[in-house]
Amino acid sequence: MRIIIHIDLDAFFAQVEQRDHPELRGKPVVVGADPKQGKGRGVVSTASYEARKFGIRSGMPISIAYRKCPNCIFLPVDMPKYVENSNRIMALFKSFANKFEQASIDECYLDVSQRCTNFEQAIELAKKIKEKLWEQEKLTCSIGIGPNKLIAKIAAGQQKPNGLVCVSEKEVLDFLAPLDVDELLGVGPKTKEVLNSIGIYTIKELRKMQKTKLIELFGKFGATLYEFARGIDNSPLIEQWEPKSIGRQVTFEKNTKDVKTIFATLSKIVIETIQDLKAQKLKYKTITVKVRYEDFFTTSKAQTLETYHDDAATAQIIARKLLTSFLEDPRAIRLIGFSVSKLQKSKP
Ligand code: TTP
Ligand code: MG
Repeated sequence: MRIIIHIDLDAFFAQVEQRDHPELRGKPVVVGADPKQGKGRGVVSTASYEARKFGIRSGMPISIAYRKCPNCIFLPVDMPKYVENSNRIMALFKSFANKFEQASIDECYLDVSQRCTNFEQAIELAKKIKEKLWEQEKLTCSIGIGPNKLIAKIAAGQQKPNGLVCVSEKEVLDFLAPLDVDELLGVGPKTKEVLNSIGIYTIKELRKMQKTKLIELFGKFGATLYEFARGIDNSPLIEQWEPKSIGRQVTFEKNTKDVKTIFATLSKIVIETIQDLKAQKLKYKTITVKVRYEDFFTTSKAQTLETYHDDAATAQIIARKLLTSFLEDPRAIRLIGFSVSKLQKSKP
């Protein structure tokens, strides 16, 4: 039997800002693009829990966030600061585990099967982790404990902020039963819609579906979904965390059809992305270009190469080609994005 802990920092960027500026504690803080009195472009990175009461969420256009709460405190994204905090915090969490997986800038999994013989001991360990985090960083997190990664992650999301939820092997089925299907990893809006359209809303209802039917609907993921609905997840912790993709996106100051501006911006984000890639000693195989038009319609095109590359020249040529096809559209462009994925470590 495994005992896995999932940790997720609460409102990470906003909490770091509230810690560093004590006058912001208890106040609604939004970290993201400059709202410019409601005329700003770009999106919300995150919002403090006080700001979430106004309906502000990650990914929301900053102009809408401003409309919902003009009196919120809007702060720019200070990425180097959050990365530095994340590195220190992850090192702390890692010291409590035999196996450790960083899953994002503020999330990780700890395999504590060797230090805890039962779930009660894991709860004590989780409390200790929270205490240490507060002592060292003056930050809070939410922790989930379960027999695998799937359950630990869902548990961590149940009592945010500053929560602690433990689901032992015996409790897994009852714990999952009432939850919405989109609590399961990999169930996004499209999968949810398909399931809802056939009357499946909760995980308990999902369990009534035959495996063959799920495979028919969702291919290979259908088989995974069948197991997830039953709380089964044998996936191991991936100790060497590497990003799945690296990229940048830019929202133009004004919607534009100016080819020169669009290509110059693309070129700049390609260069920055490739610098990031090289700094992390990675190579790419797939290139994706994303476009958001003035009406917010968002689309993307990708190309996968035969071999791995780490040069900007190849990326520039392909990115330009992919972008060109979007420019035939009569709509002006609001945002462009560029990313590389299918990454692999460069040989030393
Ligand atoms: P999350 O852990 O998803 O969110 P959070 O820590 O802000 O809030 P929660 O309490 O719900 O965990 O993401 C971690 C950080 O990543 C977040 O603080 C800001 C950044 N982020 C973005 O920049 N854009 C996004 O769309 C999301 C979801 C996160
Ligand atoms: Mg978080």
